[in-house]
Amino acid sequence: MKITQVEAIPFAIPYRKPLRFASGEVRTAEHVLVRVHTDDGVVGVAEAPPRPFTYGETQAGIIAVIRDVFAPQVVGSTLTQGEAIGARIARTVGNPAAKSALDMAMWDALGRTLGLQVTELLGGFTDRMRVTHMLGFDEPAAMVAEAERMRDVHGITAFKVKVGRRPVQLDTAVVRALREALGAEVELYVDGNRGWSASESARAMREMADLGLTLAEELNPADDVLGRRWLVQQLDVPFVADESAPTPADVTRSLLDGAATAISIKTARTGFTGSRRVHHLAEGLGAEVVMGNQIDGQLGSACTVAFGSAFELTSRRPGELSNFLDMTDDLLTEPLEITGGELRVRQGTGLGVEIDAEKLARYRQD
Ligand code: MUC
Ligand code: MG
Repeated sequence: MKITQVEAIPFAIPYRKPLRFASGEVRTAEHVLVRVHTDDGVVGVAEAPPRPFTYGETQAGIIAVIRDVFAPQVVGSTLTQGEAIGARIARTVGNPAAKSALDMAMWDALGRTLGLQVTELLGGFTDRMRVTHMLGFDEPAAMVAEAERMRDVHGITAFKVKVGRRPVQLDTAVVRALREALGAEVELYVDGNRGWSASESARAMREMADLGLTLAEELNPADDVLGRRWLVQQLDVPFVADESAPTPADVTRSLLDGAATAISIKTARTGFTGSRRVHHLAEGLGAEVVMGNQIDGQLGSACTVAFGSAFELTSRRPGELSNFLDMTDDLLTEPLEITGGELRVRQGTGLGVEIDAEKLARYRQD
């Protein structure tokens, strides 16, 4: 179980069409594949999606910090020393995607070594999650058509709609068109990626008051401290902290300060070890959670469903697990499949997925 090598491999896979939202856009999945090798010949894998517009990390930066800073702090330790390794790595501030991919690759290696699924090791509550699809900015008709395709092909009946454009009617018109086309039984919620002010957010939510939204996420910046608290207090749906609460301490502050009433857990940002801490905090404080999507590929989505299925609280709501469908290809030997609106945890040890060597050779950039 001794770690002998850590690899950080850049790869790039184009999207079918850009995914656009208030804080940025993604045209190509320029991610980093992390592989942790042990002296038993086991290899654990995970992927890091750089999100410069959210956390400041870049693909080159993730590779450099893993190769030059984290790998030397990890090699020589065993897979069961996660807390000791985590404490060493935590001395470097930031770098959430790099730290998380390393953490999850170690969990994958541990599961493979022990002959158990990661989801079993974490909690083993269930073996699947219902799926929410995230809809990026477009014209109302195009967003309706994408939602209908996701419903008809994959059985998905929950949608997170990106909002935060000006004027707010650009987005409220989309949400109204989705509700009219999809009917009352479909779940709809909105994510502003900090695009609106507090008053714009309040006005938009009033305009959508009859549309049965279930959540509102990061409509305005959490740094607008009083405006955010004013907004959260007047809404009658949970307000989700996502990019404003990337650490357990931020989660605690957000909930206690009234900056949010629910939490997005993203394994791409807090790995399995940190996500477990966030889960326990949310459970202890009585906050709802949603399993979020950092625009993950299939490997990242396999991590999200493994974690989300491990606990009752995280599997209660549908998880944001489907945006790998927007990519032209991926790295796994057997693609993930969403059927009947559900994604199942892969059978097999660790994460239960394998990297296709030919595909990696085609898409790797080093
Ligand atoms: C989301 O929930 O905000 C967009 C930016 C990011 O970091 O994650 C995505 C989705
Ligand atoms: Mg979000």
